[in-house]
Amino acid sequence: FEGYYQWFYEGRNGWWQYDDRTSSEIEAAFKKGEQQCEVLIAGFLYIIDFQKNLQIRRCDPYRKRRIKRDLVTIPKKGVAGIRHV
Ligand code: V3L
Repeated sequence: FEGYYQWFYEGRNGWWQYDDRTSSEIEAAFKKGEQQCEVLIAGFLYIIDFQKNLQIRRCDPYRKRRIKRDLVTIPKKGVAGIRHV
């Protein structure tokens, strides 16, 4: 079942789930066995590096976050910066 796994990026003391569109793009590249892919998030291009498990802002590579593919049910802060209520 495709929805069972989701992609997460790291925030302060916790993980955020990617928005569904971005998560689908990342999942498609991951399933193809690509080493990395690029996604557009809030007007910025980010590289998703599957070997280092990092999200890196393309024009400012110091902006890095850890990422992971994990069960949709893990504890998380929310989705794409929208906190759970
Ligand atoms: N999806 C949505 N917003 C993102 C993403 C993404 N994959 N990556 C970065 N941003 P940077 P706490 C995050 C936002 O990496 O309190 C969270 O979603 C990022 O938002 O330096 O630390 C929260 O909204 C940040 O605002 O390029 O857990 C917020 O941080 C901005 O892009 C605070 O979360 C710069 O990130």
